[in-house]
Amino acid sequence: MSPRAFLKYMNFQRTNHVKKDAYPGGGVVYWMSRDQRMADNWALVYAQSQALEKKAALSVVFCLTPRFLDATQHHYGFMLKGLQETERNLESMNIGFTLLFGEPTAVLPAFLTESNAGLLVTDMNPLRHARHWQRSLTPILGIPWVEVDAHNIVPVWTASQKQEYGAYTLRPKLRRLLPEYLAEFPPIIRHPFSPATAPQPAAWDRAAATLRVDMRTGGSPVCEPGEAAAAAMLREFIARRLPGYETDRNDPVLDAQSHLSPYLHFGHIAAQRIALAVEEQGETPSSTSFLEEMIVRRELSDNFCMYNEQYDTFDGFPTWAKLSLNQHRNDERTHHYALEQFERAETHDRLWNAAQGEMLATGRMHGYMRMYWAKKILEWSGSPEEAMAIAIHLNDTYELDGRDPNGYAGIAWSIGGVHDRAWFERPVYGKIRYMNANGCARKFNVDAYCSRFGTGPL
Ligand code: FAD
Ligand code: FO1
Repeated sequence: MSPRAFLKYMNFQRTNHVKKDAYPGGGVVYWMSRDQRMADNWALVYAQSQALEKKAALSVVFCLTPRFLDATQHHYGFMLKGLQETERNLESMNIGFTLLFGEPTAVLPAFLTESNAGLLVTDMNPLRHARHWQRSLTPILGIPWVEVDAHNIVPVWTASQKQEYGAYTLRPKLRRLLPEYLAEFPPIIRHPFSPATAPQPAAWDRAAATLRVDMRTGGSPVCEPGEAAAAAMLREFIARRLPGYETDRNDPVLDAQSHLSPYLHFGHIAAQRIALAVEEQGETPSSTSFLEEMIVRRELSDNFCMYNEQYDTFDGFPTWAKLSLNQHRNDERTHHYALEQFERAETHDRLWNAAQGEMLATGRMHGYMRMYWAKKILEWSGSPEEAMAIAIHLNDTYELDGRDPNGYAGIAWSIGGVHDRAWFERPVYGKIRYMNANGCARKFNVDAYCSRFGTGPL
């Protein structure tokens, strides 16, 4: 495919020029972080189109950091296995893959110099660590740098240039733009230009020893990592669970969700590929309901983390919520648990314990239960700040799909009314939407859920 053909597909709204230095010659390097895949990856598509135009070599680099938020060895294991598959895919297309050990700010500049890189391409990530990496490296690197939103269907900066109040304000903007952006991807082609020296083979066997992470937590892996497993999960979802999604998705006893979140989190599959595949099945109430979650809710989370730097703290809540929670700061708590009691699912509430139990046992919690789970942490901890810290720590330590904008937005929705409205006032919650076990019992068979995942006292 000629560079021009590529450019027919590439919508330049997906790119953001971080550094506009003149291209000095040399190879094109895609520093992969969020979107860990070869297929359907706009950052790689852009990098290859530039390399073809410049008749330059194309390579990918991944910086393996010793720790990453509350990620455990379980999460790193899932990620590393997926990356090895992507390395094989890339090398089959004559695209080199290099694995560096260390913080990007420490190891990337020397690598780019040694590999005679002339253009850096990265994948957009709205989280604090990625913004810090970008701010620290911008003054150091002397080559052009282009960031591509390879995660969202409508690029986060195109959908909106400010924090949206909720799904209801972002949805019309996405609706208007989706016809332009929900399009087919060009294939990655075998790259015709090779580097002067082949990159060092990735030392996968040394990776584990470079990590400084919690080896304690794990849970039984509920799914295989990597691009092929992600594509298989999509096919299985479409064949078996999509038809019942609209009616069954909020029932944690039924297996009705897609189970795609770990693959979306690690970028093993593109949301755009999922949307194209679901749309191909024809429009049904279930496809509409699924795309609302997978496009609107997910892109709303990136919008929240992109435009609200306090996305993981009390300060990030809307004013009405902060005022209301402050007025109820000293309300009596019916129960007050420490982090360890929550972590070990040792509350008085068997339903809450079952939700924590599901996460401990499987590394994932059903979407409906996550709302109940987080709201009860607000109700049974000493302050909204303590609740945020506990919910985020547990979510990022035990959820395979944790450490993600969806998590910070989901927890801020549950505890701080982000993307929600005020409800009638009650102790501790103030005007934050309330949930209780009776409400759950009206929706699904609580006994069945508790008998499957229950651990704590009845
Ligand atoms: P499906 O129902 O099949 O949805 C498909 C995809 O749509 C999901 O993978 C996700 O990308 C998106 N999606 C669905 N619901 C939401 C939502 N409410 N907000 C944003 N995107 C959504 N999601 C994570 O990816 N990581 C997290 O750490 C996380 N923590 C959460 C914590 C709380 C307190 C809450 C209320 C929600 C959280 N979510 C999180 C969002 C949602 O619960 C999960 O994305 C979903 O349950 C994952 O399972 P699934 O892929 O089978 O979901
Ligand atoms: N991104 C990196 O660039 N390097 C890492 O070593 C790394 C480790 C990691 C571990 C767990 C996890 O959930 C994410 C991790 N990420 C890493 C980031 C990930 O690729 C995404 O960029 C973020 O999670 C944002 O969604």
